[in-house]
Amino acid sequence: MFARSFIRQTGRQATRAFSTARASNNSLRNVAFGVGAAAALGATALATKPVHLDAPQSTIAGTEGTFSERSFVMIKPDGVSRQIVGKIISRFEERGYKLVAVKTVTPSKELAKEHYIDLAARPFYPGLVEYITSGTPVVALVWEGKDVIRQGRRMVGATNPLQSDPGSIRGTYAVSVGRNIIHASDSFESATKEIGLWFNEKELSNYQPIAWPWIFSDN
Ligand code: IDP
Ligand code: MG
Repeated sequence: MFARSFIRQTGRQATRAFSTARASNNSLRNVAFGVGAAAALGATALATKPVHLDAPQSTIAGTEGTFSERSFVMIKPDGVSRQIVGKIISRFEERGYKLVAVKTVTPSKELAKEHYIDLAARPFYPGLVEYITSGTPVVALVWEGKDVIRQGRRMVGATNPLQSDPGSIRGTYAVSVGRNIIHASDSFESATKEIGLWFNEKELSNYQPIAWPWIFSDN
């Protein structure tokens, strides 16, 4: 029974639009405020479509707060060089998250700078860009599943390994804040930006892991 209701939900999710749906949310907002209502939806749609001002966001990072939510995770050059890629991937797989995309990338300066642009004013920014563009590749990953952004951050652990829980990835494998082996999106907005920066939509796969009805069902 739970499997059926889960599959019904995933069916709905599979039809979601991948390009940022903020535009459609905005058009719903316009409808709510009577701005171009008829033009935006048409009379029939207006009569049948409920308007949710706080509707969850849907972007290339899936739908926030649902099992279609996606996070961008990157194993940094030190993680690759230390040959712990498999161990890190296993943690996400074992937790139940779905691997949507994976590739090695040797990032350009431009890509690394853009990825960390919010930190451009910080004193460690030039060193951070050097580290990410050292010539050793990174492994770029997209994971999908319920609360994967928040859970991914918990699994990765605090930025400074001194504060990372010992069971977290950084708490297990890292000791230096400047070589903390892994990145994970810190919000739905970041995931949207980062997935779009590192991948194009054709690289993101759409399938259902066989165990998902068990992993994500509830009572
Ligand atoms: P996060 O990776 O946990 O999201 P951010 O504050 O976004 O942490 O910083 C991005 C990355 O910049 C960190 O993962 C780390 O590699 C590097 N970094 C952050 N703070 C420092 C620092 O104080 N010294 C050196 N590198 C740092
Ligand atoms: Mg960050």
